[in-house]
Amino acid sequence: HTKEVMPTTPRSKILEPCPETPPNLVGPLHVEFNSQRLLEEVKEQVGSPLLVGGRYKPHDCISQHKVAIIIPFRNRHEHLTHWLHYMHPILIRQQLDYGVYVINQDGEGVFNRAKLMNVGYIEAQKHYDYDCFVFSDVDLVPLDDRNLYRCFDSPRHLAVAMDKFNFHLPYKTYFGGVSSMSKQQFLKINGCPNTYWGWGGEDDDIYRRIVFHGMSVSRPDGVTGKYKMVRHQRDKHNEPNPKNPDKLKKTQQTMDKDGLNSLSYKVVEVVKDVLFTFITVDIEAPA
Ligand code: UDH
Ligand code: NGS
Repeated sequence: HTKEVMPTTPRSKILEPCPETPPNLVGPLHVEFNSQRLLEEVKEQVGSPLLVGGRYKPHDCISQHKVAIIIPFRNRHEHLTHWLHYMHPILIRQQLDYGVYVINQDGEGVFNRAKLMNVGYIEAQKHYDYDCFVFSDVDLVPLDDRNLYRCFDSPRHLAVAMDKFNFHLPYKTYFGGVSSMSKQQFLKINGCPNTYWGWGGEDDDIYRRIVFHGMSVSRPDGVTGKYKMVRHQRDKHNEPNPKNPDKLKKTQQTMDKDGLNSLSYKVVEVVKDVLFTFITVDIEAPA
């Protein structure tokens, strides 16, 4: 009688969840910002695994982490190119299901980092069902890929050992640079404050919101949490605001009315590049 031939390679394999610890991490990384990098070159070098908008998901397992990376931004294109050059390969090795959202403040008004973070949280969710949000300054690159850009049981501070602080925390409650929060954690604190215009204090306010809502902050160890910052001068329209430190005394009274529930802005433009989604927003900044 005739013998049936079974296909040996199934057409579609059922994917398993990715392992808790990504298997291809390399540990310490060499990072330098002296090389001139062009966006077009970075696109060619690291862009091929990506879907338009700076999106990626692993092909061989189901990622357990749907992460939106939110970058508050204005006029730092050179830093962004360095960031993309280093970060995409790291995020891919971390087996994240992720997207990169650059939230570009429109106009020349006073900068507002925390309000841009709120905008990023809202806007990213219009693109995908993210459950985790990593907020990163554009000028910070980790020196170890075991520093995972995902969410944890508590809000997480990732940039614990920056070169500019001699690879230490500047103070115990520092929450600046790079942090992550799950959707649930971010909603619990009503997001970030919208009212910290100019430089200083907004990261401390976020820290206080976390603590006042009964949560604590998790961190990687000081070796895994090393970072290199692109050196730069103070930006225009982001001077230290002397009103900001005083506002911190009132965080507990203001946090549940200043945040996601009072956020107002207008999207000016959304551009999907290979390496990122660039969202220009009018955040009603004072002159
Ligand atoms: N940012 C911009 N554009 C701006 C201002 C801020 O993109 O005009 C974003 C960017 O992601 C940056 C982050 O906001 O990484 C934090 O702002 P910052 O870099 O100004 O804050 P930092 O504390 O520097 O790093 C303050 C000025 C230090 C001057 C040191 C002079 N030697
Ligand atoms: C604190 C600021 C933080 C800032 C930190 C590090 O004083 O926003 O310094 O600044 N808090 C206030 O101003 C209330 S740095 O050394 O990076 O310039 O992140």
